[in-house]
Amino acid sequence: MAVAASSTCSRPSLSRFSVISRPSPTQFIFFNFPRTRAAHNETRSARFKCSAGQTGFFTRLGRLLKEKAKSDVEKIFSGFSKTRSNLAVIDELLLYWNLADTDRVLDELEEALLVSDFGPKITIQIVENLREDILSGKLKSGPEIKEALKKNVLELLTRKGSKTELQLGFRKPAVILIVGVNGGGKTTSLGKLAFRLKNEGAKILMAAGDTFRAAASDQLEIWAERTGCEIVVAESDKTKATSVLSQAVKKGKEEGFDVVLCDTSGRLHTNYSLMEELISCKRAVGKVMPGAPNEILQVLDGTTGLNMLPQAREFNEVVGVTGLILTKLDGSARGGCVVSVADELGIPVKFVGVGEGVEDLQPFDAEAFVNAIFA
Ligand SMILES: Nc1nc2c(ncn2[C@@H]2O[C@H](COP(=O)(O)OP(=O)(O)OP(=O)(O)O)[C@@H](O)[C@H]2O)c(=O)[nH]1
Ligand SMILES: [Mg+2]
Repeated sequence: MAVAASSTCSRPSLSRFSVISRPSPTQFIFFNFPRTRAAHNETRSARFKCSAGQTGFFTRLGRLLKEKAKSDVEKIFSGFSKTRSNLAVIDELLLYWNLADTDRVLDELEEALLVSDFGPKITIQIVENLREDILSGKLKSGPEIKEALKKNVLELLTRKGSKTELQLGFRKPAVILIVGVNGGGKTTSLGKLAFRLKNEGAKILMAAGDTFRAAASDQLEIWAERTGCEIVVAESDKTKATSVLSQAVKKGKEEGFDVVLCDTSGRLHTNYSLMEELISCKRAVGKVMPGAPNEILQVLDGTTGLNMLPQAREFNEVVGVTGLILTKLDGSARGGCVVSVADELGIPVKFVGVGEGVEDLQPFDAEAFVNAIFA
């Protein structure tokens, strides 16, 4: 075991880090990374000081993240620039709108919504609502139609009433499992989430539960270093994801961590055995910490548009997804898929990824989103 530890530590990317717990006999290696920029917010942690088991900490943490979404409008605004420019045609259409033009304008509006991936069902619903209100004389001007359009979209995003704040339970540590198909942005989102939570004063432990690829653990270690978090990684190729995750939750429990963020391997929702393995991962953390995982966040790649719907349905059926993270919306003109996903699945979108940087994960706020895409 000691040999394994030293060989692991001699990897160039890890040589700077100190091993705080030898792998033997547990088969795991914990790294305590030197403080990085993310650690400078330690002073803020006073706001959240609480002993294990004290309620209120996680509720406040979830709420605080949500409030940040409202205040960070600029970031959301720039993140959705492509979708906004796609929808800008609506402003031009409505600028010179008059009643005689209604059919043509609504046809073009329909096209703009479809191109932005609102999906046929939602698009037709929105357009028909507007048509009815225009013909009944309720909407009499371009600005009124625009406002009604925004209201319709907001209603679609919120009508299923699911909570978009993180639900982290009452006991430390809260456990968040990140799941999804390959390459969607799971590891990156986990890193960004760690950064956000840490900045709010939470003590974060990462678990490198993607044991299929050696490089996956290295990737998460870089995020741990970047955000100043500790991490649990598998010692060898043979170590199973379930063991890494349960060991991490055990460590989280024993050492007073607030949140354990668990990475998992990418898997196709159609692959039965890999989906079974995900069930085992969920069960493994639940054995160590009753009620865990508190959140199962599925990462969906925003550039795949409506193809993400069957993926999300399948993952939800197998493990019960509690929230969605929609990534890569910065590079996509298809931001409307957020609305389709929220409406079709009834699973709340909790975060959106709007870039590759550490600060590019935004807690999702429906109102800020609507203002960003229909500016
Ligand atoms: N532009 C942009 N790129 C992103 C975003 N999120 C992730 N990426 C990029 O997408 C690529 C894949 O991200 P990963 O985090 O490795 O994805 P993953 O789901 O962990 O992949 P596997 O572990 O292989 O299944 C990386 O190049 C990320 O930088 C985002 O919100 N915007
Ligand atoms: Mg990954």
